[in-house]
Amino acid sequence: MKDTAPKPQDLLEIAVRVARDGAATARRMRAEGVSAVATKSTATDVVTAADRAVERQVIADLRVARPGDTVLGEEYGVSGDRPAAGAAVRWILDPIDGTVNYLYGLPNYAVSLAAEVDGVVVAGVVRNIATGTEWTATLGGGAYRDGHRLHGSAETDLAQALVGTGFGYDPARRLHQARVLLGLIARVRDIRRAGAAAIDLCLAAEGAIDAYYEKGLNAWDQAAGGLVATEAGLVLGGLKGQPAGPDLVVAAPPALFGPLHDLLVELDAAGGP
Ligand code: LIP
Repeated sequence: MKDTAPKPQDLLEIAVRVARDGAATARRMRAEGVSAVATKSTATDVVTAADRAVERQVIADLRVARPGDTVLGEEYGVSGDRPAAGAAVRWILDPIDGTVNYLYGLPNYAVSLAAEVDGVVVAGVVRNIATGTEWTATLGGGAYRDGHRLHGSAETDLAQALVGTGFGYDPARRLHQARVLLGLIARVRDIRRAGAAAIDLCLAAEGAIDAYYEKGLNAWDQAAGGLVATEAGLVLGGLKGQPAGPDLVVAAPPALFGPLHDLLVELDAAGGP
């Protein structure tokens, strides 16, 4: 990282302040009544007015805090001019991860915001909008939940593992994911489907679930939660040496990552539509 690079802790403080304000806006708008304003990739992939309002607010706040930075957001894509000279900071934002939960009032949706410097995520916050729970991490600085340091699960036996996962919006992909689940469900303790990847990664980081995997995630779903997971000591990756990405994200403690990886390869979890 260039010596002019901002300190991860300084970027985290900006991320936390901006994410808290965004969460407050999402909460207020939910109390005023929430409805889907449009659909995206499929008829069940909804976006609400709050998703858009929170993203616009976070972009505006980041522009004040760090004028030269770029923002990659779920709803508006890339905003901000080419980074000025010196360290290129890109913010990666999911204004409301778990939008379907937000629509239904299931208290599992979050503002997820990460700061990436020269292509490396160095700070991240995931704030549950409904409960106020906040997970944070800085590169090399550890992961925390509401200020308590996280260390992931101590489970070493896949057959005893509580595994989190999720399903996409495309029916053909859901069918493939269901087939993978069919092959996996008798080989683990049980499955949990929380409905928000950023929160799932943080639950794995704190050991509330033992491991997590999902196909079809975008950078904004996994950037901040992924850093929380790795700073809690988890292995984060795809299959066959691939990095965590749209094909598959797997997060698990070192003892579980190998066995879960091999089972997901066997079940072609990164394949399908
Ligand atoms: C959601 C992810 C979740 C996945 C959903 C959806 P969104 O993101 O967080 O893990 O299962 O299909 O992609 O659409 O709420 O930002």
